[in-house]
Amino acid sequence: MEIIKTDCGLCINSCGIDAYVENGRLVKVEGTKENFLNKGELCEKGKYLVEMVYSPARLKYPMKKVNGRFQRISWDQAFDEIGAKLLELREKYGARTLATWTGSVGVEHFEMAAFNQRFAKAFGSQNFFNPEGICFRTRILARQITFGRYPVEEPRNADCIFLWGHNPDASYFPQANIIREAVQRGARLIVIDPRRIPLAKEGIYQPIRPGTDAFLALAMMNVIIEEDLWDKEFVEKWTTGFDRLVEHVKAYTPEKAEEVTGVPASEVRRFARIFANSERSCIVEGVGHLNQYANGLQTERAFSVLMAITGNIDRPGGWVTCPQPRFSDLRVPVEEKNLGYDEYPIFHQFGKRTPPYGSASMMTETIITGKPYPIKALFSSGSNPALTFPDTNRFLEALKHLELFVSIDPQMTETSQLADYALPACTSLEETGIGGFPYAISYGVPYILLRKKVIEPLYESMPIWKIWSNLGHRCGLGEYFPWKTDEEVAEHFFAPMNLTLEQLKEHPAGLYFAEKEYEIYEKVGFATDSKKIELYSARMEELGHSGLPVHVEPQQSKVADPIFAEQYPETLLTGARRVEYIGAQMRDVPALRTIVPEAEAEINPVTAKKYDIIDGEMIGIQTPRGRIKIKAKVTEDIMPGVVSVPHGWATANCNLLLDARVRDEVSGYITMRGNGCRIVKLG
Ligand SMILES: Nc1nc2c(c(=O)[nH]1)N[C@H]1C(S)=C(S)[C@@H](COP(=O)(O)OP(=O)(O)OC[C@H]3O[C@@H](n4cnc5c(=O)[nH]c(N)nc54)[C@H](O)[C@@H]3O)O[C@H]1N2
Ligand SMILES: Nc1nc2c(c(=O)[nH]1)N[C@H]1C(S)=C(S)[C@@H](COP(=O)(O)OP(=O)(O)OC[C@H]3O[C@@H](n4cnc5c(=O)[nH]c(N)nc54)[C@H](O)[C@@H]3O)O[C@H]1N2
Ligand code: SF4
Ligand SMILES: [Mo]
Repeated sequence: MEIIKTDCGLCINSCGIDAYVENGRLVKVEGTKENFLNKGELCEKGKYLVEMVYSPARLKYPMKKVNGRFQRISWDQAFDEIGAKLLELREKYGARTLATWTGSVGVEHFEMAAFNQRFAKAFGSQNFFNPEGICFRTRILARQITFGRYPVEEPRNADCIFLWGHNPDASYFPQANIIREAVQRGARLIVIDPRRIPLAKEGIYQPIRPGTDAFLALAMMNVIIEEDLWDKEFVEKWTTGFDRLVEHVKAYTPEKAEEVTGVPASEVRRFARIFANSERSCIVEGVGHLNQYANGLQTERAFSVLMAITGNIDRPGGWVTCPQPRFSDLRVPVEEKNLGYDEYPIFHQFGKRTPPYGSASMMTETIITGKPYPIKALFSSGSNPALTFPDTNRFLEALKHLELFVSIDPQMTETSQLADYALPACTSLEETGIGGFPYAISYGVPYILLRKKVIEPLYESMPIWKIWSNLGHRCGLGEYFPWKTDEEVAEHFFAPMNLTLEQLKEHPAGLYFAEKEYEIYEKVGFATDSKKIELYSARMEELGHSGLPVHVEPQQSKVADPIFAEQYPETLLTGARRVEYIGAQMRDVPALRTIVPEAEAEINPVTAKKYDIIDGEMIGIQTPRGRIKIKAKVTEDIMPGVVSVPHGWATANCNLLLDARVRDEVSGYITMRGNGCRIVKLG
């Protein structure tokens, strides 16, 4: 039996795994004990990688839809036909007619995102879309606006942790371990969440009205300034805009905060004092969760400013700067504006360089309207947008306008079923590549490893880079795709880090590639225009939005739209994670299905009583966009008036309820939470 150390590519945590291989077959997976992050542990779904790899739902061969039914074809036929179709479409509509989309696996899987972009851009199209346009880029951007770089939370060294809109027991278990260890050391923990999550037991739990977190943060700043608790030396030396902030937060009183957020004024004061008086305070927030609200970007700005005025930047236990891995950039420059450039200037124009991805909300919109130009070819890889893209109806409508839709995935997903061609990608255990690159960005630890091929690609599945390379050769773009093997590709990516594959192989469980330093501003300042932390951002104001963080109501709340809220009085949250599943994946693993057999909508007993509903009953959830049928889970662990529905279930697809036109006006993100809904008693 051979044991190969690599990483679990199922989610962004990239936990180290020991893969046991016998006669070319993966037989068992354990957590790598020496990996700094998971230390031998795996989450519930990571334990079932063998089942994932050998799932009966694997797509074995390239498939083509003929008269509504899939037929097996050869790879050669697939590449020839898709290549020819792309050239025909480019001739007819121009290069911009091509768009590529990668999902969350394109975040975990560096090569996937890189090759999707390389192909699109070599073809002449700027149109690359990924979860940066719906998920986590806002939190990074808001910190870049404030600090000129992206400092990462470091709860392992904190003595006060505000766990704010994040349930790491479900989504990031290594972070949950770090927080529990900090609490055991004596750190204070405050959990702010409309749902009473498991970590709420370990500290003070404070429910909050969904989408009002920026207000709470601003009211805490009000108290901190009023009571003179801010870090004077740090603020004076390293920030700009404090005077404006002082004036600005006067309106955000604890009493007003109580009205808006539901957090009692006395608690707002207490939280402000705890936060400011602790030596090392750290906001640990969700990855994307609070960004997917009407006020996503400004909420992030409020957190950044709160961390800054209390001097918790670049100091141990606060938000700290970590060296990031540097990989070869495969992008080919295209002189073209991103879709969303004019509509969401902060998202696209703030930085010195235009980001390489467009606004995801504009992708479906452009396909449907044909404006500003027709997009007729769409490739989806490492994603299942038919279930996961917010506003399924709009996504399905977009598909009708395409002349070519290709899905690249190891499985025959709900999305692949809708494609003209479904192409079998191999899983991350079947190819060599970059492993653990999100460690630095998610955990602030400069650690990396080589992802190793554990078994040969199953059936006719192929690594994603090879699929794009083959298509590139068919489209006359061969010069952009010179690589012949996984290892050549990996070597190319690692080159700027001066790491060879041999060196990486000598450290199979991973290695530290740099050293983290604190207080680096003492050496290099901050990378903003003013070289200081921008509490007030003049550039944001120039680009049309408030330069100081503000509160914006969710568009469909009782406050923002009382008429709408009369018909849809409950607040809908979608996509709270469960550890057993990731996105729409792993529903085909029987052991996990035994633990969580179906989707459940969490509602409080008060809400249940209002609609005469009992625990376990099937209910309808209705919005103007659609209705789903789902089992009710009546629980005290959620606020009254809030309905929480998971995402990724074909049987109860919450994205049928969302409206892609309801967005954060600053970032362009489609709102996935804080929308209005009503419960329907069935039968
Ligand atoms: N097991 C598993 N892990 C995953 C994923 C998965 O699908 N499954 N998905 C991955 C992906 S793509 C992402 S982006 C991340 C997401 O990770 P996160 O964004 O951190 O999501 P959660 O861990 O579900 O925690 C979000 C918490 O925010 C709370 N919340 C909702 N609305 C509000 C609000 O208005 N205010 C406050 N204060 N809290 C609120 C929810 O109740 C929930 O408990 O997880 C990644 N990890
Ligand atoms: N309503 C609502 N909708 C949401 C969310 C929400 O909270 N609420 N969350 C949103 C967020 S934050 C995100 S990031 C998205 C995630 O949305 P998706 O990325 O679409 O989520 P998954 O269902 O995990 O899809 C990943 C796909 O990649 C495939 N895959 C796995 N490994 C590989 C590989 O090695 N190669 C290739 N080519 N494919 C592979 C899997 O089979 C799976 O089909 O969902 C978004 N949708
Ligand atoms: S948290 Fe679970 S799914 Fe994610 S990398 Fe770790 S073991 Fe894999
Ligand atoms: Mo995400």
